[in-house]
Amino acid sequence: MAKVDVEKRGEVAVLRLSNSPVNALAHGVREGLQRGVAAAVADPSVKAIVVTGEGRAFSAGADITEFRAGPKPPALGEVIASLEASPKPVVAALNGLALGGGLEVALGCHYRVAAKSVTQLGLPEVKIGILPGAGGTQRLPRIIGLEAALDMIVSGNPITASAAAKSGLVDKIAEGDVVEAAVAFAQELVASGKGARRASEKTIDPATVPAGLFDKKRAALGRHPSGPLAPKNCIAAVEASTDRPFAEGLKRERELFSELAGSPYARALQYAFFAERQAANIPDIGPDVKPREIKSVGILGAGTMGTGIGLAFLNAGIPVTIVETQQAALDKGAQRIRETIESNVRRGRITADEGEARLARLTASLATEDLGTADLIIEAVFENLALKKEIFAKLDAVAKTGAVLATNTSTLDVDAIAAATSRPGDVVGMHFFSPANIMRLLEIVRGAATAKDTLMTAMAVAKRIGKVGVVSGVCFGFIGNRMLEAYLEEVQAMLLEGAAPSDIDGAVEGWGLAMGPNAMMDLAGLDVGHRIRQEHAISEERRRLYRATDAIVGMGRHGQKTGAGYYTYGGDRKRQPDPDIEALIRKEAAAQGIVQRRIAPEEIVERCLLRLVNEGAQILDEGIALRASDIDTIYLNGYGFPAWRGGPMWQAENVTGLREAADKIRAYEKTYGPRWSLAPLLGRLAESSGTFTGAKT
Ligand code: T1G
Ligand code: NAD
Repeated sequence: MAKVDVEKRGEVAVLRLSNSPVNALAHGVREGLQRGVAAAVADPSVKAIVVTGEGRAFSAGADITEFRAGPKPPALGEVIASLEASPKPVVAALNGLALGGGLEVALGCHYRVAAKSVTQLGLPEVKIGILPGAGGTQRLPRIIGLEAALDMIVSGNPITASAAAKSGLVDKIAEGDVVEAAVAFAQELVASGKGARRASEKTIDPATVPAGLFDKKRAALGRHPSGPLAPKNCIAAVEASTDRPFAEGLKRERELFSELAGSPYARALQYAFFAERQAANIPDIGPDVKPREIKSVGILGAGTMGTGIGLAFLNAGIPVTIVETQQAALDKGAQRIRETIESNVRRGRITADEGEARLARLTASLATEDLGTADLIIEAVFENLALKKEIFAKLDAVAKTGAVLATNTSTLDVDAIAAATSRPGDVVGMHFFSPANIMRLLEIVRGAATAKDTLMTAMAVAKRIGKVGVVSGVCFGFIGNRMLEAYLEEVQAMLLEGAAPSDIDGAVEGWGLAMGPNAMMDLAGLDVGHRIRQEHAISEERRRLYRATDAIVGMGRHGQKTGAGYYTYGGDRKRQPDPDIEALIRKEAAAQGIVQRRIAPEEIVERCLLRLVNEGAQILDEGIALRASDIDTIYLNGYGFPAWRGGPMWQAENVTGLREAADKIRAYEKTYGPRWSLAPLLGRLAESSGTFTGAKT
């Protein structure tokens, strides 16, 4: 239950926010806080007030689940105003996360004491498409200065207690019990006759505002991960702290907040926040299924993926043994890991000691037998089914009982790989994305025989190494790559119809994706896709559509790794459109009797999106994905889809509308034929005005 507990320690009233797990400022907490402050102020035996939180958080801010319905009074701003107005000193005892409205409560307190190691202070509202709406944009600049406040509010990134102490945001760092330290601090204030210290009473002298500060900040925004709106309003709100009285600044903050609160971008970002957390819930697996303990990891193959995966585990403090066939490949892989860690030390991301510790946890070997003690073994060798089956048969003989055996295959049949062992229940797909030490997504492929605790072990490992684990069933390319195939097929069609690679990439990137499809294929390697098309049965139409690209591969142009693909790449790795490639595509189009035309950016984006959605709906209908929001979480964390667009499924349901989307797909089917045949689920939902979330698969 959301509430505030009150206790007295001598002359100090301690108000403890209590709303597990992160003390979100739900109605009960706001009301409890307001009542607690009023009672403490009215109680003559109370000389000071301390506010703290229950458990691991001070407070993670406003209760996001209340946004849809709209928060009931008292509003958070009012509660904070009553806190700040207290004639008795109020001290925040920051016992952990103080984020968003949680930090704003602390800013309303007159002083702040923070627990050294566990406290994080931040205003992440921009990450969910809004801005600090309870005085944060007005009080923070008054306490730590304009530029530091702008950085915190526009980035949304938290700072540590020690950094906060340096900036003046925190008055004291507590080594021991933070509440005790805050009570002692409050008693010292009372004894020294020091009273309230209100941020709202501080003013910012406009003469001290660096010339052009806000314009420079606006100009430097670029492609902000929260989209075009929220960061701009954040800057405008902080700007209002410099050119009007506090109360007027608060009013301006509210106006700018309201502009954002209902925006589709904010709704998309909040959907993405909960979608990511929802992905962790596997309907048929209860809390009684415990993940296996993973203390050590083995990796087979020290290529692009093996080394990235190795780094992800080393960075998380887990010992890694990496195995290769050849000494040269092993040395190259180990060198790549060493260089990455050393560059992180050079860039100050980690200390030299931490760098050494991570390298000390790495063992390089040429013997698969050395994986005999590993709790988890991840195979990342060439994408060839026969080779992977041979390796899993060997692992079956080498690995200890109870070890989890995972494959990093990006397309192959996990059930066939598992069948090569006598323990298919221990086999699972763990599909990382390149670069595996950076990309947050981990597609976890549940085979027909995968045991529930094997699956939960993979999910727990994902969280432990800072990845977002999303479950997929077994099919060609699982969820992400299967949808990608449909999207890239449509790209091939538009290339032949007259859109240059730069037209398509420009349109899609202009709409928000981190990288256009042609540039992405050049990065991944055109030969990788070519080999997959050679090894797998694909439709005659898909083979026709890829003729131009296969010709480019035939010229030895495999993308960035060969200096040329759809684009040419100079030393700076910047892509340059290549008229020869555009001419090659035109020639192929002519050979296929395709009359080229200009394709408008809107049509390019629409066709890309609808191919993703249509394939996504089919995947949902087949039960390969557990829910539409999982598909969106995959595209946001693995394919550079902007979170402020929610994801392909959310876009179709909340922006285009499923009926409209179905009608458009039917229209494209008339023009282009069966590759556009409407997914039955989409047809049903359009018919019944249903939703993906309400859909019964
Ligand atoms: N409201 C409601 N539920 C929340 C929540 C919040 N603010 N924060 C977390 N939860 C739930 C979450 O959904 C999950 O639920 C559980 O708590 C544990 O979270 C006026 C208006 C705090 C860093 O943006 O970034 O204040 O899945 O799994 O990985 O200016 O949660 O278990 O059912 O994420 O350790 C601003 C959002 C709000 C912070 C913890 N605050 N939260 O991460 O655990 S807007 C935020 C987080 C605001 C004011 C405005 C993270 C976390 P379930 P978790 P975690
Ligand atoms: P890669 O060619 O860079 O590396 C493969 C490595 O496996 C090579 O170093 C090779 O020497 C080694 N190897 C081959 N047989 C071996 C054996 N029997 N024992 C030990 N090592 C052996 O390939 P990659 O890009 O790292 O891909 C590896 C796997 O990951 C493939 O299944 C691929 O589909 C998948 N994958 C790749 C990407 C990507 O973007 N490259 C992304 C996700 C998944």
